[in-house]
Amino acid sequence: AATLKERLAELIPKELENVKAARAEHGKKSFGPVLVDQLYGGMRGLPALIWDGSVLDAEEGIRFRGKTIPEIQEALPKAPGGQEPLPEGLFWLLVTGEIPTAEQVTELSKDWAARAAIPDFVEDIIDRCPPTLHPMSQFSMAVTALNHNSAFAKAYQNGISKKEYWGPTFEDAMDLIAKLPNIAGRIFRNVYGGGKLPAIDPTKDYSHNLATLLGFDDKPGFIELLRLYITIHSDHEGGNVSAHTGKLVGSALSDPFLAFGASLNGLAGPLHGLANQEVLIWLRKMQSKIGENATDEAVKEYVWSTLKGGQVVPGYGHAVLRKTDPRYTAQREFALKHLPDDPLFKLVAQIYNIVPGVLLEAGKAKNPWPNVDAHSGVLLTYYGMDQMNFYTVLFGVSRAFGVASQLIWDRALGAPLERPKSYSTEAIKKIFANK
Ligand code: AMX
Repeated sequence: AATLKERLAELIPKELENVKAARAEHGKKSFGPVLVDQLYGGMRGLPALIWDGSVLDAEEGIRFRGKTIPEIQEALPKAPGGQEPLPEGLFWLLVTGEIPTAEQVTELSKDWAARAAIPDFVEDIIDRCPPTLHPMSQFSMAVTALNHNSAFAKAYQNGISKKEYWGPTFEDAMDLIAKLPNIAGRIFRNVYGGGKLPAIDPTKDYSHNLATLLGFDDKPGFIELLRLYITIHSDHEGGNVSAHTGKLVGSALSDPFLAFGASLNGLAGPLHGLANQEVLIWLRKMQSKIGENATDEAVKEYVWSTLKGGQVVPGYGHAVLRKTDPRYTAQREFALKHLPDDPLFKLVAQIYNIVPGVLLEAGKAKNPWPNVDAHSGVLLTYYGMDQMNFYTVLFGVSRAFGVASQLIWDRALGAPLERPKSYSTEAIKKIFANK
């Protein structure tokens, strides 16, 4: 069977033709008007990017290469005895658009284990960070520093032809993903204790190894959770902050480590990936204020007090989605299967019945429904990972899968430097003065 790189080499010429044909047929067609409000409004809804790994529908949620979350849960290979998809398979799907065989997935697990070691100086950088530095800052620094050994940066210095860019980009993308468990595990143990980092086991899958490095591999449920977690957090089309940042920085031919380091800094914001940490903090505050097993009325009042305090309800709302996030639903189903009686899960389920009504009544949020971050922290807490400010690191490990696969294709298809046009308010006033 072909390796991922061999399969890519076969697919690239076909995709170049496909893009050429699409541009020849549709290249001069208009996507409709651009409103001045969209320039001021965070470019919401503006068609602006090509992103092949996944497309987000406002009502239905995400599809990875055309497949919904339940469909990939069904179709992708599982670990022996496991029920959740292996993220290795999701990566293969994101890169090729094809469902891999079990054997191809095993080969990817082995390949990533073989690439997992990080340079000594990167270990030193992490070890020198004060434990008070947010894990996401440590994560981003370590990923950025991996640029030291970038195959793409080296090839570029040596004058590689543009047609060959994708090869070293692929190697960097694979190295990036492979090295994240060692980085995440090291940060976790430095910040929260837990002793010396164990070695990667080349016979185990990626999620199993990540669980081992974090010190949670004695819990089979946690390993399964990581497989699901990494799969569903990997990609959410191209316009979200982390994905778009990676693509933007990559368009300057910054290598995948520099590009993904930038993605992580965006993911670390509270309106984006940090929301999963914020949800848990918010839930804990609620519990300390109104107690456990609070009535619906008391919860409702607490939600209102958050809004009246000028804060957002973390884990709810979305820039694109207008229904419950299927990533939320997948995690809820995992909880119903593995921890139906967990008190914190019950609170999350109770909130699910209350917050949308309050947000609708408040009348501002365009989407009152929960997003991915409303649920993940509860599942991690159940298995003993209650270190909330580490949660976004796990989101980051997963998001590398989506960004890395798009970076490979951007270089394969010769994606240009991104450079949209900006205007000053003065310029806008002048341009539209008499229109
Ligand atoms: N709680 C309170 N108010 C909210 C809200 C929420 N959960 N979601 C949206 N609103 C408010 C906005 O703050 C905005 O208020 P403003 O007019 O005073 O500025 C108004 O409703 C309109 O916003 P919108 O068009 O519905 O949302 P958006 O596209 O501007 O922002 C998002 C989307 C996710 C940032 C927003 O819903 C939010 O802040 N949610 C809470 C944080 C969160 O869960 N983020 C994680 C998102 C998923 C992810 O990226 N991981």
